[in-house]
Amino acid sequence: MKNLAKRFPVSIVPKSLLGLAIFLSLSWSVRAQVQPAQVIEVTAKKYEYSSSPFHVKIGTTVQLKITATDHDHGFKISAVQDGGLTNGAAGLIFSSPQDCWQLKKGERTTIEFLAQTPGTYTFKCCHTCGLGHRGMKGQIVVD
Ligand SMILES: [Cu+2]
Repeated sequence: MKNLAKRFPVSIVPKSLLGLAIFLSLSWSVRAQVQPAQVIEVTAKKYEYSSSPFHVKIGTTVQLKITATDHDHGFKISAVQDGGLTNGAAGLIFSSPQDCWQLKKGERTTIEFLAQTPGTYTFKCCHTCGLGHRGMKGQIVVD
């Protein structure tokens, strides 16, 4: 027993326990952050976005992967829900906010956001694409 105590001095134990606790809490928070995003594949063509409206659950990180198939299109959305104050708190938190995402024909564009506040968020095409351009819209619904 004496030899064992020499080999594993008691003073080390609390430190390593503290280290373990730090390690566990770190790996816990990292895991919380890397919770996989919900991926929604969308195609954009004259003059609609496929499978709109999209329903997502509050608190979900969403990746919209949009491909324009027939022509260049765009994607413009307000971070504030429909009917909300334009200067109100953002309900969708974008990883890299843009006024208008350009959707190049044949390229897949990823738009990532956190769905923070329930509501309906209307988006529209912001790249003039033809006669029906103004009517090219869709909705994201955060439940
Ligand atoms: Cu358009």
